[in-house]
Amino acid sequence: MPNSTNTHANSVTNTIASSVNSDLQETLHDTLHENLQDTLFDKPFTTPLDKASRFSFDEQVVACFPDMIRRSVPGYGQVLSMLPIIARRHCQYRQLNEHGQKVSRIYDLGCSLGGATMALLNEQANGFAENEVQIKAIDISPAMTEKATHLIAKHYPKHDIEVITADICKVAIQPCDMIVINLTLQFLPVEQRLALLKKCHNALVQGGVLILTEKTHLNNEQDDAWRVERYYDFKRANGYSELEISGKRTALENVLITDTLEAHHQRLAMAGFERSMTWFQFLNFYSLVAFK
Ligand code: GEK
Repeated sequence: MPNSTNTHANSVTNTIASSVNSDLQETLHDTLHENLQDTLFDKPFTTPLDKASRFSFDEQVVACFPDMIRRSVPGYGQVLSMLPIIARRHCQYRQLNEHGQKVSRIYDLGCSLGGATMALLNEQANGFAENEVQIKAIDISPAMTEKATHLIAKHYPKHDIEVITADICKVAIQPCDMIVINLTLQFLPVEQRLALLKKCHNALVQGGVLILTEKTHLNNEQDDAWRVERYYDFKRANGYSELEISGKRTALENVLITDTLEAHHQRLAMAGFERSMTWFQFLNFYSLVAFK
């Protein structure tokens, strides 16, 4: 039996999570005409070229991205809703903005439409006010950053947010308090992952944290098969057809390359993080926190 304190804590967390989720979904879904339903893989591949076409973050994906990520990433809203809560414990207001004011600096690497960035600013979850934080949101896809710029300017016009179109492996990272890599390391070439994490470790201030959320696999084939099947059940329950599930799987082959949870912790240690911890799991998706 949970004790009353825990029950209270759980209900508070649930309330925060659900209010943040609905607000976040509103923000991300924005106006209906801008947010289409994900029907990218609802037609059979008809030509050999079709079959070979890889998943890419182009205008088509951007148009239905909020719907796609909500229906295909278990726990997406929960992870985002915890970001400001975690950030509040690690932000130290030691960086100077261009007006010489002390702020905390946060990076959102692989920001897509700015979901993590906007979650960090969400008033209902004690998100950051305009004068408290500077966020650098970076994505390699111009279609993503164009829409992220529009959404952030619309919802948080006074905050100091810079949306940058760049490869996160090549961009310089300034000293900062927190770095969020939400569902993005998995899209980088495996051999570039360690160098990025080392760069993050170097940039973080002492006491800063890296939040790393990833889809993963298990080395045990039987366990992995069970978890993958339940993940497809999760997608079925969210309205995806067999054709859409298999179409997306084919498109992501060799594009989204998962690691095991252990490999992530080992890589974080090799990058210089003394301590890392798994703070969230939902099926094959994990979120880790690495401490400097
Ligand atoms: C969210 N974090 O909503 N440099 C920069 N961006 C990249 C690179 C790269 N080398 N490679 C891929 N991307 C977001 C969700 S989505 C996850 C992240 C998903 C970008 C790519 O353009 C895409 O926008 C993002 O990584 C991955 O919290 O679609 O499953």
